[in-house]
Amino acid sequence: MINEAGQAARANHLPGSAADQVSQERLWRRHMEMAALGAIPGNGVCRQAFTEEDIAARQLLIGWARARGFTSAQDAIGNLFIRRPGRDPAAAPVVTGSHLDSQPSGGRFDGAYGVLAGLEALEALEDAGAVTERPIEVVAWTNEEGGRFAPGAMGSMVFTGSRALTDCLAITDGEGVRLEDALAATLEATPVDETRAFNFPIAAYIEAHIEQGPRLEAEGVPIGVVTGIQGSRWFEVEVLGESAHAGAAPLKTRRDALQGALAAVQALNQVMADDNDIVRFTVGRFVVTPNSPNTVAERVLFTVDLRHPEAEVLWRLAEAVGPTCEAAVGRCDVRVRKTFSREPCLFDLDVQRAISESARELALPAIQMPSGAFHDAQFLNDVCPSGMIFVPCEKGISHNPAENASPEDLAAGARVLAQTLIRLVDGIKA
Ligand code: HGY
Ligand code: MN
Ligand code: MN
Repeated sequence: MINEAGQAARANHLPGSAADQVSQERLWRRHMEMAALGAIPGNGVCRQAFTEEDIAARQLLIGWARARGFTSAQDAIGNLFIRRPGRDPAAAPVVTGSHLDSQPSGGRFDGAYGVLAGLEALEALEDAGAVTERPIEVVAWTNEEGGRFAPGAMGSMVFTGSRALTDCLAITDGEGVRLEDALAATLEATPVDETRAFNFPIAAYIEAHIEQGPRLEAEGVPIGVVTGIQGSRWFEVEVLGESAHAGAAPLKTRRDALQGALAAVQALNQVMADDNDIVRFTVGRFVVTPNSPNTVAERVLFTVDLRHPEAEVLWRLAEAVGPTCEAAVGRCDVRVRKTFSREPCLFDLDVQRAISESARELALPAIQMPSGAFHDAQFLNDVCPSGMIFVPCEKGISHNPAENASPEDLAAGARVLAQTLIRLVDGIKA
């Protein structure tokens, strides 16, 4: 995936540094073991939040950590922390990580890479005999994807105080399971050494992630220094009509929720149209009730995922969602509920600098770039200096079983992460 310059650069990283101890083989092997939990055809995974597969992933991570003498902790929404001690146990830790939950038809690397690269960096620090003043922790944030229990980034939102845990407990999944019950079962099944409060002090946060876009691979560059994340809005649109007989009910008197929902989506397509292809407008879920071939639909629930890098444009487009749907649904009724809202964010310049210097020290080409996907780092950015490291993924494919990355690229990102952690843990004078 990376040209000769990148290949050569990767090979000559500095001996004796923590980066030098990163094991490409161990990192890849752990990805494959983790990918077996919820494996689906086509090399994908379905490991949604609070499922048996998610619980197994948590237990697997704790087992690896324990084998290395690291301790584990979790908070009341199940954010899971793996700790490598520093000289000063009272010092706020530097934290790295991502998420272990996946999309229902997801890939082996989205989220898992950030957690496993973090663990690999801790092992490399251990193997290098590095002694740090501060502890360093790896975190697996709960329910980043939001596919089963919407919205996403729930664990990092609750941890940082962006959302109250009590606002999440009554959320149900497609089978009517309450989050509160699924969470309780997960906490019960996760054998940790201690429990944690939300929003404990963190000195700095760094997240490694596959790019989930085509740029790094297309430009032949192994490392992305992420400058920030675009803003997001999620909506649930409920169109309400009246069920009727498909053969007997005249069209002119129908209140057909499916036709109403289609009209609303078409109208939204007009509003969101963008010749510059910067607006990201997605209807990913479309649930018809009663969903019978010979009954006019009485209800349609569809989701809107809207994103843009400019706060003002995002605000204007988001404000248009409700009125556009109301004007489009004809004789049906419509309810529009905003379920997620996050402004665009810029990452800390010192953290970006630490990543760039680490890549340079390892002779790995790096470019600065924004993130199209959202990540837990955007919420940690509210409470501590934060940043992200991107590595390439094949053809930029993600949220798809075909998501793929090379062992070499994953290891290069883990080496940059290890060096960046050393810079952050010594450089933070908080
Ligand atoms: O939706 C997102 O951007 C993230 O990948 N969950
Ligand atoms: Mn992710
Ligand atoms: Mn994702």
